Amino acid sequence: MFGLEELQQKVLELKKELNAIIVAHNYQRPEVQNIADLTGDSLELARKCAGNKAETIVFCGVRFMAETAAILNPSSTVLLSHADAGCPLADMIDVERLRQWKEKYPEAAVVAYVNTTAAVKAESDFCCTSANGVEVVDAVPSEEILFVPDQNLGHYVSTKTSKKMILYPGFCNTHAKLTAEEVKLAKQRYPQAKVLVHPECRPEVIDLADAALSTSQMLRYAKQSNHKVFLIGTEEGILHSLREQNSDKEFHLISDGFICPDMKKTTLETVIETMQTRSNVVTVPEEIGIRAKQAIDKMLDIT
Ligand code: CIZ
Repeated sequence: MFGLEELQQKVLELKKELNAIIVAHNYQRPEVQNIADLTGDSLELARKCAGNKAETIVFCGVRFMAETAAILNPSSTVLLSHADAGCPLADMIDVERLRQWKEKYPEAAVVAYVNTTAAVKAESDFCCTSANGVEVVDAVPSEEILFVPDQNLGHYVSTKTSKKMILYPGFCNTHAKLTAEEVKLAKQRYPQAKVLVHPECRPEVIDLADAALSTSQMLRYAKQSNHKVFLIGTEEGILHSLREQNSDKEFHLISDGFICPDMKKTTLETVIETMQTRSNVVTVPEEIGIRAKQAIDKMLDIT
């Protein structure tokens, strides 16, 4: 058994050895975020890697995020911090199911949330994130949108656009658990708090919030706000950066169980093992990568 300092030291040594950059999603454990060169949301991380000369990107997050990093950084080797860190939401749709839906709605443009496999992105017209869903849908040159796979994010976008939205019935197990009752109870406890929830939450939860924001937007909102107390409706990992960047403010999770089991599979030990064995290499077949990148690039052009 090694202590925290020894584990951190080992990560630093391996980073040098591999000429690696370590990036960690906002939902990662605090000690993993602390050893990362960059923290952020999945797209932010994948894009920031692009300016870096690192031979290896160690992606502390879940598989679809590492795939996006591999697509945007084809000259780097991307290692995922835990072999089994997946995303049940991304797994709710595959290419076959998407093709069936496309046949049902031939006039619709497909907008795929970033929480999808590279193969599903490759079958889609546009990609979007929770930060830019409304902007992307409004800019798509089609009045009918097939939005996959998160129905809650899709519903939230549908309340902000005049486009006709067809929602695929996927959802995030972690965010969909949060109930309106829990939000009401938390608001009674902290009546002065601003309520920030993720757009993957259910519509009735979003209705009770002051804002529905992606993790990167929550960080910006909290920093710029004059408010001192916040209730947070997203995965608990975000509290680490919120508290670090705003030592004069209070942040409370709306519900204690707000934990994504896949994000929590990564530990300092799994990061070290991944780097030592150069394992969990994430690759995207070239033909899929090219088409998935087109959907990502179209989003980037809009935003
Ligand atoms: O794009 C991401 O990183 C996700 C899935 C959520 C967020 O809001 O950061």
